[in-house]
Order: sequence, then C-alpha cells, then structure tokens
Amino acid sequence: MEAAFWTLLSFLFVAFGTGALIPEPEVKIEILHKPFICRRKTKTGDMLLVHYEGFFEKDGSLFHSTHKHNNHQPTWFTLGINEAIKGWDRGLVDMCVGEKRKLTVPPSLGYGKEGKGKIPPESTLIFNIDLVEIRNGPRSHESFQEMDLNDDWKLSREEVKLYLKKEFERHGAVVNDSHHDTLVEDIFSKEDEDTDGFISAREFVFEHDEL
Ligand SMILES: [Ca+2]
Ligand SMILES: [Ca+2]
Repeated sequence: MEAAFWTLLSFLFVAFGTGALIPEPEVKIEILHKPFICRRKTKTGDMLLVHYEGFFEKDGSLFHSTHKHNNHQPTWFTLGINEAIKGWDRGLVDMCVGEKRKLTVPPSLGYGKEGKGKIPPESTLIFNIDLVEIRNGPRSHESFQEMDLNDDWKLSREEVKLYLKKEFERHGAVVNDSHHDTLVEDIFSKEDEDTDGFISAREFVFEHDEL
C-alpha cells in the first residue's frame, strides 16, 4: 500500500513539475513516404533543400507552393535555428533525402497570434514537404567536431585559431599570426555569450543576431 502511495505521489509531482497537465501543442508529423535507402538523417544545423506546399487547415486552401511559386525551385533553410517556423524545426528532424512528410502545425509553432503576410492570426497550417538534399551547415556538428580537437565539447581560442589557419591555407591565403589573433578575439566576442573563454556546442550551433 505504502509503495503504491509513493508511486502515486511521485507521479503527481512529476506531472505538475513538468507542466504535463497542460500539454503544450505539438507539431503532428505524418510520414507519407520513406525512401528505401537512407544514408543520413537531418539534424540541427543542417541545411535542407525542400519542396513544399502549405495549406490552411480551416478550409484546405493553398497559400504557398514551391512547385508553383518560387520559379518552381525548392528552397534552402537551416534546421533548428529559428530560420523557419518552430513547427519545421521540430517536424523535420531525422528525415532522409527523398522522404515526404505532412506536418500539422498549431499557431503557437507557426505564425502565432499575429499571423504574418497572408497568414491570418491563429492559423493552423498544413505542410507537405519533400526533402531534396541535405548539406552540412556552416554551424553543423561536423564542423564543430572538426574544430574541437580534444573532444571536450567546447572550443578554446587555440582550437579556433588552428581551424582558421587551416581554412586560410586550404584557400591558399597567407595571413600573419596577429591577424589570426584579431579574428579569434572577434569571433569570441560574438559567440562566447557566457564569456567563460570557450565556445560551447550550443553557443556554436545557434546563430546570434549580430552576425
Ligand atoms: Ca575543445
Ligand atoms: Ca562560452
């Protein structure tokens, strides 16, 4: 009996503590097509090339299609950094090239109470999205890992400097040492938000306004 009581109590505690009683609206993900071969899956910081159609849930009317508008060209965006709406950042993770998804995005993960352009306030949006291509973004985990020589998940000034030197050499540019130091200081002044002398993985992946 006592054990059951404590289980109930801890359940209630967890439920209140995490706000589980008032669930946050989530994006609904339906996978319409999954390719047979998947070499890699999308993750935060990747650049994604997508074709999409966007519809209003309330009447099913189309508000944008890359097939019709945008010169029939798919469009690039970076995943997970608020470049697109939150519904896309959350709904397009772990996706393969050639995969097709349907996302139902509540207003809070779309254009919210205000709306934007031809999107009226409080609109639930439906997107059909085809993933055409994935590229490592400039702020991908791959570039971070390449820079993080001692694998401690943060970048020191020395690691950033070595990476810059290597990049300059790769492009055939000769730059003197003091110029590298200036560049490194400039990068740290923008990226090291908590000024602990290191650029963390989180500080690296998220873009900053001043960039
Ligand atoms: Ca490091
Ligand atoms: Ca830092």
